[in-house]
Amino acid sequence: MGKRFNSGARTGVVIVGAGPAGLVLGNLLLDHGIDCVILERRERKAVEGRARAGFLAAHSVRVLTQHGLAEGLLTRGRSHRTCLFRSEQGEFTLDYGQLGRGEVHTVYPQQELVRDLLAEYLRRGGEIRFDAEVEEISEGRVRVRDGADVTGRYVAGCDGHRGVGRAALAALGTRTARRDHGVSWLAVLVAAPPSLAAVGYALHARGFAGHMARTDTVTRYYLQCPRGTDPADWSEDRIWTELATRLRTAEFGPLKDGPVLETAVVDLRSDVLDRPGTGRLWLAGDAAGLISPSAAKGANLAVLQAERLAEAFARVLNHDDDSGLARYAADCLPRVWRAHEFSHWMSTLLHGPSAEDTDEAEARYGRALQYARLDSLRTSRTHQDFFAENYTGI
Ligand code: RFL
Repeated sequence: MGKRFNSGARTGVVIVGAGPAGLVLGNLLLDHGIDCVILERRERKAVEGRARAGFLAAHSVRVLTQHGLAEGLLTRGRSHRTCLFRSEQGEFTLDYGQLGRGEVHTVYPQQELVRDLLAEYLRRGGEIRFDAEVEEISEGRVRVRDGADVTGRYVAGCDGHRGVGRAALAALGTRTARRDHGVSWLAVLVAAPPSLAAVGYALHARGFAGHMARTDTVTRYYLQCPRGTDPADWSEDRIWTELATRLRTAEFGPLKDGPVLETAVVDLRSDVLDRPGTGRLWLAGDAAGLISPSAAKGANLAVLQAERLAEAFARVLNHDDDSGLARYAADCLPRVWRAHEFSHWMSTLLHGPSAEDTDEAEARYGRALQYARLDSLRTSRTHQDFFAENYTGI
């Protein structure tokens, strides 16, 4: 059962959710002198232990640095500038740090970023309530399970794509654009150092496999798997055997193995709300739009939106000017759609014909297109610049 608490005087902004979006927003609002409270349904330990993203775009690093939130990632994160592609046609590496705008990623596990953001939020005097599940949002009033209502002049739904923020906004007439990419990934976290110096993308007739560094001792792998896969069907042996096959270790050398820490199945789906808010309710992060993980954009969009939403709230709450809220949507949506366009492009590059492609000729056509795209990326500098600019940009 959740804790009981009493709401105090009306807060400036009630933030629902303590993921990257909610915590960046909370920190920035405190910077602007706006009082806020974060309501998070999980316990602190669960929030701080949730391993998800790891690749931060240069824009995210700039935002976090400007607002004094980057000490951890600047000291413990690692700069990453290359990725490699493997297929039956061999292997090639792109030094994307020297292509496009010359930007790189900073690899820093999301749970560490969340830990840093939370510590800083508390250090700045922010209020947060864990184990406080929000059941309903209406007109600035937030109903908490087993707790008193909390009211704010504004409510920020930063509660992810299955949260109540989205449901409350849908009730106000928001429309959703949606795509099911038709593939799933077994996301595997292993206690082993990275096997490659770069991010690795392997195209294989058995399905896509991916390799992403997280820290010196933890690595993330992905295996494309059929919809409805039960992670329990994947033993450690099966995971390592399949990774070895798809990452073609016989040709390119072995992987550094270690115990599997966590497996989860992620269905690749994307959606975008046509309006990220209205009136007193505004959304940021996955709540405002879910992006498939194929180009590692989700946490970066969350940081971007939290930054813009904080500015809009500051303008209206400190200067009584609500024009920033309308601009929040106008500013973010084109960037969100650019990220979705690239993510979709990546998805079609990484995955061959889907399992539903039962027509053999269709499947052959799909695979040939996939290889033509890969070949273009290998040989065309223009294509490589396009890739680098979109891969690192937000
Ligand atoms: P989050 O992180 O889901 O946080 C939402 C928070 O809201 C809480 N909550 C509630 N609290 C109170 N009441 C309720 N009713 C609530 N309902 C929910 C939840 O407990 C939670 O704490 O959303 P946010 O802040 O928008 O952040 C989004 C990112 O977490 C997400 O986009 C990324 O993790 C996506 N992603 C990646 N993004 C990147 O930028 N780079 C990557 O390398 C990357 N890799 C990934 C990923 C996502 C993955 N999965 C699991 C989908 C890799 C994976 C495997």
